[in-house]
Order: sequence, then C-alpha cells, then structure tokens
Amino acid sequence: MARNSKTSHPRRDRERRAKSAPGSGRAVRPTGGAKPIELHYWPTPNGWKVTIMLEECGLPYVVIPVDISKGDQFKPDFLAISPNNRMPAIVDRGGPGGRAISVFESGAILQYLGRKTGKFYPKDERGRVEVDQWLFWQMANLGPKAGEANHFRNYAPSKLDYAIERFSNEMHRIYGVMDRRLEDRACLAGRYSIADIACIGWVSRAERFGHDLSDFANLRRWREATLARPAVKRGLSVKVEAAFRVDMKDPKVRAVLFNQR
Ligand SMILES: N[C@@H](CCC(=O)N[C@@H](CS)C(=O)NCC(=O)O)C(=O)O
Repeated sequence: MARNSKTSHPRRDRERRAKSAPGSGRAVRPTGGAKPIELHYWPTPNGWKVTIMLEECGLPYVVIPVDISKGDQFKPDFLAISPNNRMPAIVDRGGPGGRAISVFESGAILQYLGRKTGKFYPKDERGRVEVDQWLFWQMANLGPKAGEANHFRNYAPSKLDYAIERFSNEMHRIYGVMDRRLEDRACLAGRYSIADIACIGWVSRAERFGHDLSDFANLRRWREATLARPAVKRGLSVKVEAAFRVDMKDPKVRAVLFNQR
C-alpha cells in the first residue's frame, strides 16, 4: 500500500505537518483520539465522494494515496480490500462490534458512513428508498457515462466521432434527467443526502468534460448550492501532490490505465 505520498489540503497544511508521522498516512482531519478512518484515495470524482462525506460527517480520517497512474491499484495489499482494483476504499478500525471493516465501491462506502453516523442517509424506509434510487442512478449512469465521455474526448489515441457523439448525447440525456428531478426540489432526494454527494464531483467537472449545461437551469442551481457547502469545498480540495505530476500522454501511464485486461 502506498502510505507515504504527500497529500495537501489548503486549510490544514500546518496541522497535518504536526500530526503526520513518517510511514503513516497523512492526517487530514484531527482524530481527537478516535481511530481515524483510512481512506485509500486518489483525487478524482469517485474519490471526492468519500472525502466530501467524511468532511460532512466530521469523521477523523487519514488519506492513503493510491497512485493509479503507477499501478498501486494492482498491489496485493490494496486488492485485499478492493478486489476490483479501483479506488476509493476505506478501512474503519472502529467498525461494527469494534472490529475493523473494509469497504470498496464508493456507493457502498457512502451508505456505510451514512449508517454509521446517521447523517445524510435517512433511517425511514421511504426516505432511504428515495436516496438509494438516486445513489444507484449515479453509480450506473452519471459516473460511468461521464467517464467514457471524458475518455473518448480527451484520452483516446484517435478521434472516434461515433464514440464522442454517443457519450456526449448520453451525458446530455443524463443531465436532463437530473434537471427534471431538480425542478421542484432542492436536492435529488428532497433533502441533501449521499445521493447529492455522489453526484457533485462529476457535475462540477461538466464543462471540463466538454459538456454544456446551459440547457439545465435547475441542475446549475443545484450545483452552485452544493458547491457552496463548506464541507464540499474541503472534500474537493483534498489533493495528492503526486497527482499534479501525472502526464496522461506518458505511454507508461497510459499502459497502466488504458491497457487493462
Ligand atoms: N464503481 C467504482 C469506480 C471507481 C473507479 O473507477 N475509480 C477509478 C478512479 S475514478 C480508478 O480507481 N481507476 C483505476 C484504474 O482505472 O485502473 C466506485 O464508484 O468506487
């Protein structure tokens, strides 16, 4: 496991320097004596779901970088907690019964943290169903399709018009689904929840992925309100210094990320 790479957070650099020890993950939030949640992380929309949730819940956590550009996601220690060789994953040493538990898949992590804290995930069945629908919708639609749209637009070795158009159209449809849902409610499940937390990192990058949100006023209003939350700002700014140096044109990086079988 890559436990030593530097992370940076604009608001807590001094505090972290004081708390981090060589060979350990870097503390992003003070632990106050509780066992911090170990977050295996790289700064991407899927990773941000978890930093945002941890910040929203005020849970102590340490970041353990998973440098996906170098292949950390294939290391046996990481695969033991995340068998799909994708980050994020968490280890909670203070899990159920006081014993450690690991969780992979960002949606499952959000649900786990929601159940653990009782925050942003209703306990009543109707409220929970509302949230689950939109959480699963994000996991199956917004995330994967935005990923493919971004891949064919920005990373494919040759320009495949069909693929670019196909996924851009699909993203337009998906933004439309969100926009209609947000027509008469502030948040996807009514009240702010893990469903919004799952979506915001992806929608925050829409223009960068080449998508125009001008048709979607309700979605833009939701995005602005969600991005204004202090915990969302903190979650989105949990950085890993090594990520700034990744060159997506480097054949070695491309082989790690795009030649998997
Ligand atoms: N469904 C997974 C997707 C996670 C995912 O795709 N993570 C990407 C970064 S955003 C990753 O780890 N990529 C490594 C790779 O492609 O090898 C989740 O939501 O946790």
